[in-house]
Parts: sequence; C-alpha cells; structure tokens
Amino acid sequence: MERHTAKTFCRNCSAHCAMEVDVVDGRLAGARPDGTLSPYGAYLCPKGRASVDFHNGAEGRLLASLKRTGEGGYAPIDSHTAMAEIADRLAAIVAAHGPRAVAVYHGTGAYRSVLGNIMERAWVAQLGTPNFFSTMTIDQSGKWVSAARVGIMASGKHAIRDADLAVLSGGNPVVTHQGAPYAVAESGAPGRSFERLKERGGKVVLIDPRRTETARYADLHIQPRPGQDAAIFAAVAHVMLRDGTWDSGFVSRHCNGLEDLRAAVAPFTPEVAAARADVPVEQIETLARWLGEAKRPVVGSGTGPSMADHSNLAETMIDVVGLLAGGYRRAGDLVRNPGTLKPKVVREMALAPSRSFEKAPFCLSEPVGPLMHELPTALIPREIIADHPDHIRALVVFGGDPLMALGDPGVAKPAFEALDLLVSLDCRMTETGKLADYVVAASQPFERHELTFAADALYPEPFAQYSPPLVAKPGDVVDDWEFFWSVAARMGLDLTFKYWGYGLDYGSIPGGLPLSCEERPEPEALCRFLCSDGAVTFDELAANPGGVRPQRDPVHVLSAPEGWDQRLDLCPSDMAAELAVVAKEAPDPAPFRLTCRRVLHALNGAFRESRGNRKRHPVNHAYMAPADMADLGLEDGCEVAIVSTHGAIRAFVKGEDRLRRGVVSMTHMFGTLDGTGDPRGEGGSNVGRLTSLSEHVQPINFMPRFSAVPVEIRKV
Ligand SMILES: Nc1nc2c(c(=O)[nH]1)N[C@H]1C(S)=C(S)[C@@H](COP(=O)(O)OP(=O)(O)OC[C@H]3O[C@@H](n4cnc5c(=O)[nH]c(N)nc54)[C@H](O)[C@@H]3O)O[C@H]1N2
Ligand SMILES: Nc1nc2c(c(=O)[nH]1)N[C@H]1C(S)=C(S)[C@@H](COP(=O)(O)OP(=O)(O)OC[C@H]3O[C@@H](n4cnc5c(=O)[nH]c(N)nc54)[C@H](O)[C@@H]3O)O[C@H]1N2
Ligand code: SF4
Ligand SMILES: [Mo]
Repeated sequence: MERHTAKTFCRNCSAHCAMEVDVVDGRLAGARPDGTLSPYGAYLCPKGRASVDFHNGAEGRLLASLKRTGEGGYAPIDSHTAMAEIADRLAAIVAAHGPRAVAVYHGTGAYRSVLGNIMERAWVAQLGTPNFFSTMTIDQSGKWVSAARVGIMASGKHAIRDADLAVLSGGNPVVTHQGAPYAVAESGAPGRSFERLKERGGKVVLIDPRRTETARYADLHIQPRPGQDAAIFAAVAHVMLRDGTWDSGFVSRHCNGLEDLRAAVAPFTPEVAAARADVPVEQIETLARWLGEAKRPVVGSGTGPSMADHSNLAETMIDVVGLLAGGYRRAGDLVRNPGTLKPKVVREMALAPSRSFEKAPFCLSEPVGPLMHELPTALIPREIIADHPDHIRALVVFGGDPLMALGDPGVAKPAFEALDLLVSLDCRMTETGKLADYVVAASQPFERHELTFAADALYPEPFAQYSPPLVAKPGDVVDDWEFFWSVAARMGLDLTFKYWGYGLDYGSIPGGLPLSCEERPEPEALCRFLCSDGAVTFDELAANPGGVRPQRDPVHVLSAPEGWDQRLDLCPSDMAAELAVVAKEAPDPAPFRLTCRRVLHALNGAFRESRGNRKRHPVNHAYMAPADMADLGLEDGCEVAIVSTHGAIRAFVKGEDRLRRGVVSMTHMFGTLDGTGDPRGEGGSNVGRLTSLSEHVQPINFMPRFSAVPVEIRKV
C-alpha cells in the first residue's frame, strides 16, 4: 500500500481553505484543515470533506462524456471526439450566423476551475460574442447595478479585521462562507472573524427574517418582513441625514447628490419603515446611531436583498448607507492584503458611475447592455427564441445547471429545447445536462494544476498556494481549460491567456501569453504565467506546497492622483424614481412570503446527494414559524401545497422557531426540473417552479424574484 499526505486547498468556494489530504494507492482517503500558514487558521467545512468523496466517485460522478442518441438517450463518447464534434458544429453555426449565435453560461462550478475560468474568457473574447452569462446576474447583480449607477469607491471597504461595526443584511456567512467584499465576514472561518471583532469591542448588526446561525454573533438582530430592505435602509439614511451623523468629510470629498438623496428618503421616516417591515422603530434608530458613531463601519449584504422585491433599489440603498457612514478605507489606512499573485496599488478615489447597462452591446430582446461585461442570465431564454437573425443558437454551459437556477421551467425549458446545440461541461449529470447534445465529463480540483487565484484579493492577509494534481484523472475526464483550448484550436482561434479579474474586459487587457492551436499548453506553464507579476515567484510556490505568506513592507492607501475629479452619485435618478414608487406601494395581501436559504452540506446543486446532506435534508423542507403552523393546523411532516401567482409545489413543513411569522423558508436546486412534484420521490421540491422569468423581474438586470415571493400555504 502506498500512502502519503499532501498539502493543497479546497476549491469549492473562494475561501480556498488550506488542507491536508491523505492519498492511499492513488485515491484520496481523508482531509484535514491545515492551519500552518492559512490566513484563516485551521478551518474546513463539510463541503470540503464532501469533495473528497465526490472525487472518489460518490454522487454519480461522470467518468465518461456522453452524446445524445436519436432515441433521446445517451451513449458514451470519447472526450476528444466529443470536443472535436462540438468545435465543428460551433464552427458551422458561426460560419452561417456569426459569433453572436454562440453563448456561454458560467455556473458556480466554473469558479472552481482557475485555468478553465480564464481559458473560457479567452475563447469568448477571441470568438467575439457578447453573449457571456453567469450565475452572478441571477445572484447578487443588484450590487453590480448599484456600482454602475452610484460608482465605485476604489479604496474598498474596511477589512473586517479593522472594522468596529459590521452591518449585514440578508446573508448567513456562518453557513455559506460568502464574505467580503459584498457580504460582511471573512469567508474562511467566518464565525471567528465575528468573534475577533467583538473581542475588540466592535458590534455586529444582522438584518434577516430568520434568526440564522450568524445571528448568534449579532448585538442587534432586526427580523423584518422579507422584501423591505429598500425601506429599512432609506429610513437609516433618513435618520443619519436628520441627525447630521453622516460622515460629512468623506461625503463632501467624494459624493454628489446629497440634497437629492435627502429629498428622496424624506418619506421614509423610521416610523414608516418600521411599520412596513414590522420591526420596532428603536431598532432602526439604533442602527442609524451606531453607524453615525462608528469609526470604521462596514455595511454589506448577502443574497436576501438581492433576490427579493426591488432588489436593485435595496442594494443601492445599502451602498448609499455605507457611503453616508464613510465605511471605506482612507489615504494612510493599512491595506492588509494588497494581493499576492497580482499586488495592487490602492487609492482613496471615486470611480464615477459607468451606467454600462445603457451602452452597447445590447440584448436582442430588451434594450439593455452589460453589467461587468456580462448580459443578464434571466434573458437567456428570450435571447434564444428572439425573432432576430442574431438569436442564440448554441449554448455552452460550464459548471452550472441554468435550467434549475433560472426557475420558471415552463418558459426556460422550451427555449433550451429550441437550441441547435447545447453542451454541458460538468462532472455530473444535471437537469440541464439531460437536455444537452453533449455532456463533457470534467475533472475535479485535486486532479488539476491550480492556484489560489480567486482568493488572492479576498484573503484577509496576503497568502498564495499552488497545487499540482494529487491524484490521476479517472476514466476519460478532461480539464475544463482543455475543453476550451481544444474547441478553440479546432475552430482555428488563437487564444491569449491573461491574468483576468472581475470588472475587466478580457479583450482589452494588455499583454498575455499567446497560445497556439497546434501545441497543447502545459498547465504548469499557465500557472507560472499567472505568477509573473506576483509578490512571490511560481518556483517559491511550487517549493512550498503549504503556501507562502509574502514578506513585504506594510502597504497603505494612497491619495487620489493630482487633479482627480470623479465623484460618486448618492442619488441616481432611477433610484430616486423607484424609491418614490415604493413609498406609495400598498403591502401585498399574500399571507406568506417564501424566502431563500442555503444549507451547510450542499453547494447549490452540488453535494446535494452527499451523505452529510441527505442525512439532514432527505427532502426540501418548507420551514415555518411554529405559531403559523398551529394557526393552519399543521404539524411537522404535514404535506402542504405552496402556491404563488406563478406556480405550485408540494413540500413537507417543519417548524423552526428561528423564523419570524409570515415566512416560509426553503432552499433552491432541490428536486427535478418539471417532474411529478412528489416532494418525497424526486429528491425534494423545486422552488424554481414558483418563480417567473417575466413577472416581477427587476429593471436593468432582469433579476427574478427568488425571495420574499408572496405565497399561500394549503394543507394537502
Ligand atoms: N453551504 C453552502 N454555501 C454556499 C452555497 C450553498 O448552497 N451552500 N451557495 C453559494 C452561493 S451560490 C451563494 S450566492 C452564497 C449566498 O450566501 P448567503 O447570501 O449568505 O446565502 P443564504 O444562506 O441564502 O442567506 C440569505 C439570507 O437572507 C435572508 N433573507 C431572505 N429574504 C430576505 C430579505 O428580503 N431581506 C433580508 N434582509 N434577508 C432576507 C434569508 O433568511 C437568509 O438567511 O452562498 C454560497 N455558499
Ligand atoms: N429559487 C432560487 N433560485 C436560485 C437561487 C435561489 O436562492 N433561489 N440562487 C441563485 C444563485 S445565487 C446561484 S449561484 C444559482 C446556482 O446555479 P448554478 O451555478 O447553475 O448551479 P450549481 O448547482 O451550483 O451548478 C454547479 C455545477 O458545477 C459542477 N461542477 C463542480 N465542480 C466542477 C468542475 O470542477 N468543473 C466543472 N465543469 N463543473 C463542476 C457541479 O456538478 C454542478 O452541476 O442559482 C440561482 N437560483
Ligand atoms: S469554506 Fe469553502 S473553501 Fe473552505 S472548506 Fe468550505 S467549501 Fe471549502
Ligand atoms: Mo450564488
């Protein structure tokens, strides 16, 4: 028996927790957290452990690629043959209809794949299609809308390690590990980041209809009716402006629109917001007072406000409150992590609103342009069926299950069926894969060369790690990067491999490593290239498998360049107009609102079938407040129909005294796309059937309503 231990890192989420794995006879045999150098200390969550089982073949991992047969079934196909056939079909589509006929959907799994992620963008840029879609626009792109119309404070928010007040609305990082820059927590060991903040005398405020696992750290937990974040944060702004507690130095240096904002939030007295949200007025007053008093506040949100009613407005108001409080680093402040693979210079300067969504390239079905160089995912079905010569005819799905993620299968599925070519690049069969012409079997992280690229700027302290493959690839699986390179090479597209980062237009990034169509790139060389401007060299990383903490002098925020005159807009006109609509809106009469939530042992659709998850969540429970259940004559395990204006599902209820009344809390990505609806038989109920891709979608990003969905509950 050959046995050894190797150091590596988990790639499930951007925490990239450092870990040690045992390899026995070429198979992964166990995993432990490695706290030796990790900026998070020793930490590993259940998904980190589940990924070891998944590598070893649990949960129906795909070991061969598949091609659809005439009879509607699948036959195995050699992966290289599959990639060649896909390239030929794409080339024919492009020759006949132009590059815009091709689209990609970049799912959550794609973020796990560093080289794949970049090669995908290189391919899309070279192909010249604007049709880049990702989960981000059906996740929290309200934050992108806000950035595009308010602008961006380039110095970034205070690090949690420096903050004295953390305000988080609608996120549960203790379960999801979703932290900075948007939510307020560190993504690795999130609980510890709150503990430390409180040990320093800092305070935590949480706004969530559910008393979540994160709420145990809250000094103030506001438990509102869902869907009221815009009103709550407008009222906080109202109080700060009323009491003169906003950070006037910061605001006058960087922001326009203060007087317009004052007028826009005038109707949102704390009494009005408290009544709408059904919370005590004092809680809103307290939050505003603490924000006024704090020296280094940070304000952020998770998916709750991004998925509920008026999500773009809610996210904009949350950002506006963060700006009024001056929750951003200033010239002279310490930059704890300037980045290791690509160190950055950080300046206290405002970047004016881009309003990119008002500029070309526009969608065909709606006059809307990109956010962060991506088009809105909720429009994919409309862009497929658009009566326009440029409509989407081929879709490559990279590490995602868009049909489950979009919801509204009655609309989305027929559109996907109308495609000439649908490809799923995934390590398992998904609901979208079941409709695909080809399912290409992808490798898993511990079988690939990878760098801590996605975490580089997110770690609380500088740190980087490189991991070569620890085990051989099983069966006939391919690395994601190889898929994109092979398809490009066969299509005759010369790619350039670049260090890409969010917000950058791939094509406009200067330099890069030119790749040839003839010579397969070496993944190690690609990783080496990504380290070329690093504070550590690739050789140092390769020699230190446990990672490296670069030693360098402390870095501080610099002032804006001489003559810099860009400013942020505290009151964009579309924000003010929507706020006026909300001020007049009558409350929805539906007795319950369905809210989003996530479970610890699964990662959206991935690891849903893991042992840990299935033990805890054999079905997708509909959690309700026990008092609401008593009113409806329901007990734990009763089957109910949950009915929205758009659809109905059945589920089993479970009492949860953490929930406020009037809320039904459920997880997404359970069950099948459009099965029988049996909540027991198909792996749980699919809440996507309750949501619509045409009603109650937001302006600009077309974000559907995935939370605060008005529903009725009926006993079956
Ligand atoms: N274990 C695990 N981790 C994950 C995932 C997973 O599936 N499992 N998914 C990953 C992904 S893709 C994402 S995007 C992140 C998401 O990370 P989070 O945003 O932390 O996700 P949730 O746990 O769904 O937290 C959303 C919270 O918002 C609350 N909420 C619902 N509606 C409202 C509202 O209208 N207002 C307010 N204020 N709160 C509301 C819900 O009660 C819930 O507690 O997690 C990532 N990490
Ligand atoms: N109703 C409702 N709908 C929602 C949400 C909600 O809260 N409520 N949340 C939304 C959000 S925030 C998100 S992010 C989306 C999630 O939507 P998606 O990202 O489309 O769904 P996932 O299930 O995360 O898909 C990830 C896929 O990646 C695969 N994968 C894992 N590792 C690899 C790899 O290394 N390579 C490749 N090629 N594939 C890999 C997994 O097997 C899995 O099938 O859903 C959205 N939809
Ligand atoms: S927090 Fe993220 S990176 Fe860390 S073990 Fe869990 S899934 Fe992996
Ligand atoms: Mo997400």
